[in-house]
Amino acid sequence: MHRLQLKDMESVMRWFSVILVFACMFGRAADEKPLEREMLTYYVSNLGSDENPGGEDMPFASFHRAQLQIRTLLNAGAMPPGGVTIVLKEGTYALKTPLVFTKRDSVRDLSWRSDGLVTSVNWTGEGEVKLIGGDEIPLTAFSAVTDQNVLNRLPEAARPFVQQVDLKAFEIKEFETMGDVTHGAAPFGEVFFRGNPMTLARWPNNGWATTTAIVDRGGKAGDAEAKDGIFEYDPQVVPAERWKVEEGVWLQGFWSHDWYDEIIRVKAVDKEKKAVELCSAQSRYGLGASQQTNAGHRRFRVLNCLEELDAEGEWFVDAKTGILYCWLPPLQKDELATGSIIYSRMREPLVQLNGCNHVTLNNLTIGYTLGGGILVRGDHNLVSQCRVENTGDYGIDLEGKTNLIMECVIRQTGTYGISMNGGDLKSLEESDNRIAYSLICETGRWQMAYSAGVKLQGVGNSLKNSELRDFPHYAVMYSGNNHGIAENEIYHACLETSEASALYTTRDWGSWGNILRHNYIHDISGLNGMGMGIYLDDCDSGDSIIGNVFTNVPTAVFIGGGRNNIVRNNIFINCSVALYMDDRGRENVKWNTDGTDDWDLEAKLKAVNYQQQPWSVRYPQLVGIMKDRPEWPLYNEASRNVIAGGAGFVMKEELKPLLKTEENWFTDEESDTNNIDWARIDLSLRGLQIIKARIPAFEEIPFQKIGWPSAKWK
Ligand SMILES: [Ca+2]
Ligand SMILES: [Ca+2]
Repeated sequence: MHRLQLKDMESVMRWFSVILVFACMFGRAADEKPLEREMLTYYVSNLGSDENPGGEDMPFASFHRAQLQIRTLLNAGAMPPGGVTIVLKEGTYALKTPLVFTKRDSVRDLSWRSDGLVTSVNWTGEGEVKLIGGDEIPLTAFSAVTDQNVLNRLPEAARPFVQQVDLKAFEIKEFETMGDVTHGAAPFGEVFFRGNPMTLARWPNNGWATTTAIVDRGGKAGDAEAKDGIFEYDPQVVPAERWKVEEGVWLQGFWSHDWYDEIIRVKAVDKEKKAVELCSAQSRYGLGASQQTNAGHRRFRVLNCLEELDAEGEWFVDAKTGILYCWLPPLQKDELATGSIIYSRMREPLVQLNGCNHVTLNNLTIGYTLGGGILVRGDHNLVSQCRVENTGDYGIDLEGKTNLIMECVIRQTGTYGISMNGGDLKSLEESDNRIAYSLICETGRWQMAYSAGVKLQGVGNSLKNSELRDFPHYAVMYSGNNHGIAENEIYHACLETSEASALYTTRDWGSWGNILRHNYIHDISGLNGMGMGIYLDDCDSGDSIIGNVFTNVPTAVFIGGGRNNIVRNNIFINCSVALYMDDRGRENVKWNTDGTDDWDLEAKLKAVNYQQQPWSVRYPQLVGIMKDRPEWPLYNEASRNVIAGGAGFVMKEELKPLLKTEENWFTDEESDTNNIDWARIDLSLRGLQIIKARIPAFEEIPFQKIGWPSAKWK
């Protein structure tokens, strides 16, 4: 216990040091420079020159010139103890190559100074600084469409509004189309306007169409024989006959499961049979569900189709000619003269901290790019007050230790928001990477399934005091051990998927020590109202769900056959089921599959030497699992919870004796509590008093700390 406290203290102090640097950089007035003798500052400006010395009046023009300057200092051992700040002057910087920091950009001597400061290299924006992986195309470059063939393909109502620009005139040479099957990042450049992505020409303009019937499921990737699938459509609804299949038409859909989407090319439209043949031979699951359920109705929409460019905000690029067709919204005063769109182009991660340490990125907007936003491979780096948005791939992908993402906004990514990995499973060495005080939202624009807001892997990462909202699938996916997920507000997940949850982890008996505490998880309806709050899938074990508030979540916590999970001190308001537990392990559990699938539960334990130190000391209850009915959901606990409404704890009768339940308060069982306004009970001490009258050991939930600073507890 003492060791743990000491360790926590050291950890806090370490972070405090980083934050001190941060505070020194931004907390002082311009004319007050206490660290002047110790900290060097250089400037970069679009109006500068690389011949300049880099001072405020004579700034550099390029990042690469500034980087060279820092490397020279580092090589000469001339780095001042307070580090170096590179101030990026206000403006948009269209990067032609990624901004890459390596070991050569790192401070090598990581000695901690007595005053708590650490030498670091700080790249910071002054005013609004945008680093983009695309090209700005001025609105003045657009003109009316005159090509009669194109006009004929456009819907009549759209013809007066659609304008065109030749992207080749802006040195954009490569125009790719999608392959037969796409599941992942943006396959080609996208158009951004007024800070948001525009819509690739599609039908229907909102929501989805559905197949009428699956005629032929076709094959899937890995099959011995390649076979395409066929579905029937309703010609009264689906305008398939106006698509120019020979020009390339793609359908994005949930072809087999409501938790897996793919974009598949149309091979042919059979107008007689009212059937669409897809190039689906290499799809993940084929068309239609493998069981008969759902086989007739799969969701899909048409993408990248000029015939469907019929609404304001839509665009299409003809890959053969390089001409962009675009229906811009009405322009504001002066916008024609000064405005522009951005066409994304860079495939590599735009900013890369690749093998470097002690680099800070601050107050930058990074994105408008085809690939990922920021790649981090290193230790002790800080990304603060940055916006990472409008990427074709991820927002931030981080591996290393003691890195911090703080006060950032991550939004409108093509795949996931932030992936954070570090630590060592065998030794249980913790990475101590952190995400704090951030907003992560609207991920999965291209790949909807598995494009979580945050993914935590490895050992000892944390996600705290952040707001996560609006995800097509999961808000948070995690695997590994000893992660902390605390004081976050998480809502509107699973918007396009079913059998899904806001927080998700799966298939590991050994993934212990993850603590989900004091989160406010609400309004997770999911497709068809089947959403879940926290899903411990397929025998996942060892997690603690403590002091959370769940509101309007169909199934708040789901223990899918796992063990040693603790559900304590939570409040469940208007959840159809507060806790569901099953015993799927008795039928499905597989612990010796020799890597033929990703179950292999015993193999995962053996891989980390779970019967030896440090595992045997840290998780002694795990040591004898194989002799202790491993297929059963044993040692789970649900105690001291408040359940206001709904069916409470639901499971098979024979499982009830296995779940330890103590001091839970089911408010519906008392008629005099019906007048309590549960939606607002958090706002006053009264709520705590009412609960403590029934559950004396109930501990206060710090509502005021939940979410990021701008978010208010409602
Ligand atoms: Ca449309
Ligand atoms: Ca676990």
